[in-house]
Amino acid sequence: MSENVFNKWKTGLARTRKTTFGRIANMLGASEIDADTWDDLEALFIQADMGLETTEELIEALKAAQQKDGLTRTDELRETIKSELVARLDAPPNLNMDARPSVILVVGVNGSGKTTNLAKLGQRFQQQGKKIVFGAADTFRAAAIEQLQIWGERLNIPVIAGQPEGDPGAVAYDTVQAAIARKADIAFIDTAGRLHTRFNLMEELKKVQRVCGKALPGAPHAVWLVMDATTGQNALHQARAFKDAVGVTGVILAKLDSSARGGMAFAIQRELGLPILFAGLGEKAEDLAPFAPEAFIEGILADFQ
Ligand SMILES: Nc1nc2c(ncn2[C@@H]2O[C@H](COP(=O)(O)OP(=O)(O)O)[C@@H](O)[C@H]2O)c(=O)[nH]1
Ligand SMILES: [Mg+2]
Repeated sequence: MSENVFNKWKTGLARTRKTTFGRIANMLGASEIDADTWDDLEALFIQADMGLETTEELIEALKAAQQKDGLTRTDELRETIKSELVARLDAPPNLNMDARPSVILVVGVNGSGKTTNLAKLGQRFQQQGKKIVFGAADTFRAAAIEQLQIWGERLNIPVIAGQPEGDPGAVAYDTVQAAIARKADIAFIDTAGRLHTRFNLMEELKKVQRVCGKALPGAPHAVWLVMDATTGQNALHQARAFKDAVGVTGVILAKLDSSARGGMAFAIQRELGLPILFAGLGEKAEDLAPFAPEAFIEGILADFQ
């Protein structure tokens, strides 16, 4: 990883570091490890949105390591905390983009960062030599279609759109057809994040998913959920609904740079069981980075030694 990308992670995780994880170092001094040590660590991990299960598992692992290695002073826990955190984050799996076109549905609640990150993804894969098509299947708001069209013009990526309030399934179908006709490598399809009810939204997304399969057997090849890193536990509840409805295959963790809740990354992987593929580290098109566990850990714990 380049110095530049590494620094982007470090800067992007500054809030999470300052608000929570960075405080671990201050808690660990030359004092004896006692019940308070565990309570304080537990409170901090929960506050950092690591999730209850992950926190408990982590505390148990730390206690076990303390016993095994005969640690007595709190500062002796530092390396163990670091290695136990590292052990709880996975690198993203290799993306399978063999299908041509590969159809990728981008889902998530309103405002989570779908359209912005879809544009970032388009730019990223375009720079790798892929031919991209965007589908504007968030027909619920006219502004959403325009927003994607503006990105499309800026990046020189064709945008397949329908009428505002139109049928998102029809847009998805047209997008897949257009991707086939243009011999595109990847079609990214933007979807609505809000309808009159959550039930309607999930039913609509299922329909969009089915329609993609009609236009091209096997499509969509992936469903990526954009999660807003500033919303913490709430985002985890919402994610479960998307996972149940449309079988999410990976997460894009947006807005890490404006979040103090980066600890969510652990809960996403351990409690939702979803891989984090990319993280949003800013609003610009180039501020999308493949998820990098080592850089993430360095980012939340910098100055920890
Ligand atoms: N700081 C920051 N802002 C982001 C990021 N991703 C999206 N945003 C902002 O979040 C807001 C909502 O994004 P948008 O893509 O419209 O969300 P959508 O409703 O899910 O399509 C916009 O102002 C984006 O610029 C990110 O990674 N970092
Ligand atoms: Mg949008």
